[in-house]
Amino acid sequence: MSSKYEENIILPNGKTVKVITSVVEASEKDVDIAVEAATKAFNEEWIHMDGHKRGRLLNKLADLIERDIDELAALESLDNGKAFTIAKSADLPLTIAVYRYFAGWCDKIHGKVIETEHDKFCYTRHEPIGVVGAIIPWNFPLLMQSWKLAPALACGNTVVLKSSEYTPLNALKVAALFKEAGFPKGVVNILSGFGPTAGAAIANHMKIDKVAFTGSTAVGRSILKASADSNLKKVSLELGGKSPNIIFADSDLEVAVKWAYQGIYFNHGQCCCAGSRVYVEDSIYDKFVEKFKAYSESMKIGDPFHNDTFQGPQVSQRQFDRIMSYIESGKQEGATLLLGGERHGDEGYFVCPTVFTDVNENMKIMQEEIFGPVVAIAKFKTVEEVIEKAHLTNYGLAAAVFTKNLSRAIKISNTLRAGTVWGYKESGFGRELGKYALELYTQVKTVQINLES
Ligand code: TXE
Repeated sequence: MSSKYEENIILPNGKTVKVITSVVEASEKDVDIAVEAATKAFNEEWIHMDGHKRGRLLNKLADLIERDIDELAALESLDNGKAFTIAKSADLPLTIAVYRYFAGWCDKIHGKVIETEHDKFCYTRHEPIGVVGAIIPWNFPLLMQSWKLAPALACGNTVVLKSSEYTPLNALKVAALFKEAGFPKGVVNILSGFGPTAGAAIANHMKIDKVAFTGSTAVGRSILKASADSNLKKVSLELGGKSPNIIFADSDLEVAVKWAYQGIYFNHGQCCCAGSRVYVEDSIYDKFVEKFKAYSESMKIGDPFHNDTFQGPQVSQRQFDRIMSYIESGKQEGATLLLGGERHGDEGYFVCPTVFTDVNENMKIMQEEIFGPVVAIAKFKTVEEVIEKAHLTNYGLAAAVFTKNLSRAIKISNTLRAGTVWGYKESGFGRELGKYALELYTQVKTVQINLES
């Protein structure tokens, strides 16, 4: 959209170039136009549409995404840098599943009859909220779209969605698919735009009834403030994480290493629930570290369009620089750099898988979200000690426990202050996905009728 962001694009031939295309930048005025269209569509058409018809439309959209799976996976890869094979085998099927799952809910959203006094009839309705503003990040462009759009539409809301300025392409492609699927005009409005302009306009808008946001904790705070300063719109926030992976000596080492590897390196570490702190029981610590290092060294990094690539480039110069500065701070603060710590190759924003040991909870790399392929591994002796350490961050998004002792696993899972999928503390609030997501996009109305004649 602007030259500042025309960077980090890897072509199928592996060359880094500056620009693949440009898209129109939405202004505050465009947000107004989109909100107006969404309001009109909500009042005149969408609110009157039967649930089963909304469900059919969402299923039709899922069919079209399935039809265009190769094109969407390629766009995702070009735009974000993730491996094409992973986009096709993970991001796309998950996206399709989300649309289908919520398509199924469309005609199953209903209230209750409340028993009150004998001469009253009282019932509740779970009504849509109205116009939903959605602001999404760049790490899973298609999936994040689906997490916002599918439940919002299933519940009967209309949506104004702003994609990330780093990854606008698939949002535009999916907008065309919404049109092809037959969604009425104005129900889904997709904008490409920057945060401080179009994003802030959504957050502050007087005619947007709810904002669903995924991104950094800092921007999450500003969204909440904007709600308080404008129309007190409802807000749900999916923010950062610094999730612990706790590995006990009785776990299957091979399995624990495999999942710890996926936990931190999947999507180049750009996952809100990345397992960036690994705590290993001291009796297996050395063996674990040795195996984990060997796994990390075998990772295939490079051209996202090669079939065996696991890790492509980070999304932007900004993210690359952030990650490198965290690596530098780990070194400065006295952690041992066991592996990586540098750029991979000499073009593109590739970061070598990086492993720190000899870490403690005061270090920045143990406290802050790095959002890159950088993991810190620490030792523990007792359950009490590891739970205390696991809680020593401001986040509480996810956590993992590896043990064959089921009662210990359940006890620890119940104790950990982590939402597993979405979190406590500064990781945000609101539960996306599953039936719980319906609560984010509906409001309950109570209707009471006096039966006296
Ligand atoms: O996020 P931003 P950035 C974390 C991760 C990452 C850091 C910074 O740690 O390193 O955040 O990433 C829009 N009003 N996560 O800078 O800025 C912006 O346009 C309204 C974790 O990319 O929060 C984009 O659409 N909107 C996270 C979205 O917010 C604004 C995923 C996210 O961008 C805005 C991404 C404003 N004032 C980053 N400023 C996760 N939970 O998965 C920006 N935006």
